[in-house]
Amino acid sequence: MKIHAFKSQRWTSVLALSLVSMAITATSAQAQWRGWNIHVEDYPVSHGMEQFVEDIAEQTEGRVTGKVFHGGVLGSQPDAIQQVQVGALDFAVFSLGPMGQIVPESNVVSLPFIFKSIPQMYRLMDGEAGDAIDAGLQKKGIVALAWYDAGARSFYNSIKPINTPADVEGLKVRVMNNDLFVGMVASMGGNATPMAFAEVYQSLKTGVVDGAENNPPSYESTNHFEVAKYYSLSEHLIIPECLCVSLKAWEKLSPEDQAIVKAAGRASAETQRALWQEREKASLQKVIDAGTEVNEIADKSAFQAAMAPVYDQFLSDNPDLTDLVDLIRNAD
Ligand code: BDP
Repeated sequence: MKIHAFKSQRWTSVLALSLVSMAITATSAQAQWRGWNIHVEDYPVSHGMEQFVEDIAEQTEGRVTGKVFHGGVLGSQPDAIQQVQVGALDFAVFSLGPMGQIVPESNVVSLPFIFKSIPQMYRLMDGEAGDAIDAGLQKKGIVALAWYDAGARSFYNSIKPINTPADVEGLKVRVMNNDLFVGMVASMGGNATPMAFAEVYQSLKTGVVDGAENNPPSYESTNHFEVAKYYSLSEHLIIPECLCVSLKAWEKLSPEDQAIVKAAGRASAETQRALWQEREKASLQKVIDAGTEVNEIADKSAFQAAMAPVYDQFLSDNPDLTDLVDLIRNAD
């Protein structure tokens, strides 16, 4: 009798629980979007993505909801790009760096020194250049809602400060997964190894690579500064990032919800860009306080000149992208 009473009580709570979860499912018309993020939770990209999911849930009254998985727990960037393409992931913030392997248009922003400054990058990405890249992404199943800032990337290593391209000669340098970056390092006589972001700390520590290149917030948030203390401000790459949605998820939305989601994406980019400016300064200060030797490179023209073969190769491989390259290269 007792056992029976216990059992029926248990069944009642199981029933109650399933009714609650059925109600939750019924009110959210579709499944929750899964979002990929490579960065730790306290990072400008992560805060932008969190604002985005809060806004879409509120503004669509729960028709579109999302959850962000931070810290790269859903896998490496090259894998995640493919998952967004097939709809196994619904949204993400990706650097356009590794996207170049799949979307040729996005490679244009991985050409060293192509943008003259961050404000110029914003103008071009929020205009014609960004639209051209978005069109390329859409052909591959990805929709760009907005462009996030990732500042400028500089070289760092455990051996010596870099002041001239000749200082890169013979260095083993980790790069993001893209042949263009291998060519970029080779043009200065270095040896580049494409490698997942998550593996870089250990590789620096054990000497598998001597150095890498990244913006100050990533150099700081990954603790790479602990194992590579020379940070040289070459600022050779300004690569924006996209807040991207899988075309599969996008096409399931009504035009009204698409407009809401897009506006929320843009608003999140405003927040992210503002946070980025603050974090860049804070990160540089933090690594300097921890013993990093940061050196300015006042005259970058020798680095720019060394990149000529990278442009020549790219334009001969992608003649159809000449106009897009020129659009950016010749902009004020
Ligand atoms: C960071 C980017 C991130 C890249 C990483 C890398 O924000 O998307 O995965 O660099 O170097 O700056 O792999």
